[in-house]
Amino acid sequence: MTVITVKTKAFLDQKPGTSGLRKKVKQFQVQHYLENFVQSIFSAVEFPENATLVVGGDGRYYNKEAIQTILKMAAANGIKRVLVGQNGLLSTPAVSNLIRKYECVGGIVLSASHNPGGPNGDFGIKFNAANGGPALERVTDSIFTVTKSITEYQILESDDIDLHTLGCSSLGDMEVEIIDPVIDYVKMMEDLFDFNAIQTMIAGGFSIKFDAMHAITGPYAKAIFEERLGAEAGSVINAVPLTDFGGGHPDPNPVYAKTLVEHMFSETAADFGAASDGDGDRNIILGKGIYVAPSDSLAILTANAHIAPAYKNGISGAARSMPTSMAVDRVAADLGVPCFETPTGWKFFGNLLDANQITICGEESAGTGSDHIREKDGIWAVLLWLNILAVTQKSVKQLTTEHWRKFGRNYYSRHDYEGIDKAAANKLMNDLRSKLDQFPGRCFGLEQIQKADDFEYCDPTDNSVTSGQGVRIIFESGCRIVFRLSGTGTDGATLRVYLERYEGDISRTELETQDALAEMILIADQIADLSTLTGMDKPSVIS
Ligand code: VG1
Ligand code: CO
Repeated sequence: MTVITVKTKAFLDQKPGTSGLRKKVKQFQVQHYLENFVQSIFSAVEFPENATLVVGGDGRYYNKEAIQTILKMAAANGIKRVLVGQNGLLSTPAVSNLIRKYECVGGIVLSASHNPGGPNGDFGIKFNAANGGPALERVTDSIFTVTKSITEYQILESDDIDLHTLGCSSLGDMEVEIIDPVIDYVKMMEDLFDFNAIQTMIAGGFSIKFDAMHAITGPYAKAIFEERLGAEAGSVINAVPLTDFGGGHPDPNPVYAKTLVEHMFSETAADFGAASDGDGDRNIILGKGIYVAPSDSLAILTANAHIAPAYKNGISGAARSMPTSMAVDRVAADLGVPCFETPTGWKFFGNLLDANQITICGEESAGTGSDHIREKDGIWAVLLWLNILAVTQKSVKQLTTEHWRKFGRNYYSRHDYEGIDKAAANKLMNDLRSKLDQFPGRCFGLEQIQKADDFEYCDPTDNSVTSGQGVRIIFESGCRIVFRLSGTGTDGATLRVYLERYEGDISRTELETQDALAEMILIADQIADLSTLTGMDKPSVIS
């Protein structure tokens, strides 16, 4: 087997977005496209000798082909050993755990998460560092710099590796170990939560419906909820990972997880419902007749985390991404711990977690996690909910409504305008940015703007500054509208409008969300001229 050097030409569009490089599968299949990016990782990151890497993906179309290429390139670039999930499968949280547990130098995750898959769908690649978390911006920036001037890459000439048989083999001088993707993850969950309490609750008749959306969480969910915790067979639906996710979007929101949501609002609803996304790092939570907004879920988990063994000594702090509702801020204040506000994307939580400044964090987009790893973790959130329900003997609805009664309710919704014209989206954002100075003091009905800015974050642990993270319009009443463009889409642009209103009157905490936000929805349209600039009279997804 020989290492060969292949001449290539740079592609200028390999800038990683919110979570790695995401493009159409067809783009990744263009000759040298994947190889260029992979070589840029190996060239930009200085790996020590004897380095072990983790490689795996969410099973989408092109996963296995990409893994074969990455393995041959890793061998050619002097990596000593690679742990690969069997059949190329590993959820994002499982990768994070493996990197930490086996002290690896990092990992390469093949996933475009919630984006659709299949030959005409999306593919993605992301580098995680030795702490198990998504590479920091300065690392993704240096990878991007290399992609712009790359002229050649190294690859081992060899046959494909068998990804199915567990155990070790060699690829040139590199050792490849095919590992069970689930075992280590289950072990970690057993260490964090009171499985006995959950098992007893389930044995007592508590029913679960978990929608794996034909994506990576299926095998993990079956092993944990059905085999380990005793939930009835069939509690996990859409459990087999498919390369095209059955044609759906593996995005756990009320639109794409419609079947589950309808079930949870039906006569025959289970006691607990949940769904995860393409790569297993997100979650939505439902109870009989109730959908828990992800921002509320973060607040509720933060308020009750101490019930689970892993957090019995309390939490050091909490964090949320900027557009996430401020419900968790109230909980942190009540607990007397700090609450940090970071830009969108999990990479911004890593430093805070490493410095033990926070224990729990989350995003409005249905990602929640803790210091157990450095990624958001869908099944972790489900188990923390189950642990809390098992100990408190409360229903999802009871726990949620009691939370609102104690803290008030941050009515919250995200309106997405997907696949709009890029130029129009940029114009909309630029118009808003150019008007920031004129906003304070302006009135819309009874609402007056107090402050408007383009969010900028200074990381308190390393003082790195990230700017341009979304336009915030904050009202005297505490209401808030945020406008930002998605950094994960591959079709045109996606505008996200985040709407929030706090209700402190506890007799008014059970209104319909969109009704409670009606005025903010109207104001958002007036401020940004949404319908004209997006060419849509309503958002494509409301979550
Ligand atoms: C979206 C979400 C963001 C999340 C990101 C990656 O980003 O809004 O909260 O961190 O996806 O999640 P954007 O830029 O499209 O708004 V995942 O589950 O794709 O790894
Ligand atoms: Co994801």
